[in-house]
Amino acid sequence: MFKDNMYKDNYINSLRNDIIEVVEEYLSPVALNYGYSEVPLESGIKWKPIVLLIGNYSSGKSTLINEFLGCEVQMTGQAPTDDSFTIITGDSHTSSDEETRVTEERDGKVLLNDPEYPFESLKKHGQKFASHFRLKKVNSDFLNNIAIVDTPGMLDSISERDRGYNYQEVIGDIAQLADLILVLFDPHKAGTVREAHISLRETLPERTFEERVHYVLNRIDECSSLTDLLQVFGTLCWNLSQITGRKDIPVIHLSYSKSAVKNKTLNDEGFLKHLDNRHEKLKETVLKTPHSHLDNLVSFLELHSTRISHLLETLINYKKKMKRHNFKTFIRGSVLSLFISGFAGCYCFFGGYDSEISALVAFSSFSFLMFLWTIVAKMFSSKYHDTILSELDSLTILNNQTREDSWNSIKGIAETYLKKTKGKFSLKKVKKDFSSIEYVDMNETKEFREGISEVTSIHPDEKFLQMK
Ligand SMILES: Nc1nc2c(ncn2[C@@H]2O[C@H](COP(=O)(O)OP(=O)(O)OP(=O)(O)O)[C@@H](O)[C@H]2O)c(=O)[nH]1
Ligand SMILES: [Mg+2]
Repeated sequence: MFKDNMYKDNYINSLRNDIIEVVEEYLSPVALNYGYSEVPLESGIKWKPIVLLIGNYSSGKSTLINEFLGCEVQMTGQAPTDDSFTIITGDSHTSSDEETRVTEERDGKVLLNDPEYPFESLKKHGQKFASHFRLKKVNSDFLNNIAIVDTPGMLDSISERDRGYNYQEVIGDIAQLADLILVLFDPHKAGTVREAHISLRETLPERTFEERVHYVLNRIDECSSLTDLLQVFGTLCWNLSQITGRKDIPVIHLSYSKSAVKNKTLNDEGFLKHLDNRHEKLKETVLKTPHSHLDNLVSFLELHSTRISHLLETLINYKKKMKRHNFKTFIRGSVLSLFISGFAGCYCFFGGYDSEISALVAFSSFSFLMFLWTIVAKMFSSKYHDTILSELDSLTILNNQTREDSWNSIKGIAETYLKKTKGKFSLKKVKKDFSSIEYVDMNETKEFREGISEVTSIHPDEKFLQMK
């Protein structure tokens, strides 16, 4: 059995390393070259699975984390308490037999520059963000295979300028790295907070997958009765359907933190007794994150290879359009020059000059006109380049929602690349890159998916899925 688990462990790890290797070898160089990403893509997936907690201020994010860990790692309080992004991870050097505590802290500047961590891409958010970013190591078994990110509570009254960095962008960047996202609400502000609206309507749909986002209505012990809770729940559902535009309501876990209410008398113990507190379920979900991590890695590979091929396809279409346009301009110029120089030659010939001189006049006027035409053609070409930039949608086919989503995420990148290069790049190279990325998209991802299903179907043993 032990041998079996060893084998399975190795298999999982080698599959994981293979995926990272493909990203490193095929995707990253292309992504960096065309401005698809500013940092190597694999830097975001090399680390352990990440669980992101977001939600209204005082919805109980930090309390929930403390409860998971059985230790006061994060500060809690009724007012907006914590305006930092805190990565909380395990400490392999300190025994979990000792009392659970924070064993090491690192500040943002160190964290953002340490290649051991996947946060290099967050450097662009500036100094102010760096001072609101930190890491805590805790000697807890709970954190052996995962890291949890606690975030500043979402507010109504604050603007990006007040925060000093782009809050939604930071949430989006971390969401992109996360394997699980818990969105917490509380009965006092059930889906009504402005920043939460923006995150759920714009940030998360662009940066993560629907199935990774889990909704939690926390602090339900504060509802005065079951009727009160039903009203709060109804309000939250209505708000969520307005925000997400979905007709089906996602699963909303009802929960409350026993440690937070233990010193207070519950308003109506009766109604809580009939409800299943989902704290334990949430804990299980968080602990199972490494299980979905491999799947998420393949989704990462699929998503980025599809989007990068879409980007390259757009650049190829640009080149083709430009080529067609330049060819037409050349033909027009040649015909016109031929006509004028022919006319000039004939004029000379019938005007009494001998045939040699007339031919020379025709030839030199043709050459001169063609020379003039190349200058005019350059102007036409740069005008056409601007026209294409103003109608970028004409470079792609958007026949389904996936293509539209992909286009929305790469349109800006295509525009920047075309502006930067002024359209002067090698079509041959783009085609070569396109075929190698398409190969990953068509073949490698399929093989990895098969590899994962093989592992899970043959050995449905939980232990082996744990990441090293
Ligand atoms: N009654 C009750 N109080 C809770 C519960 N969870 C948290 N609290 C209390 O609510 C307050 C806010 O909790 P925090 O954990 O600080 O909330 P937070 O979401 O981290 O808040 P910010 O960091 O400010 O965004 C604290 O006083 C907690 O004791 C709960 O389930 N029930
Ligand atoms: Mg907090």
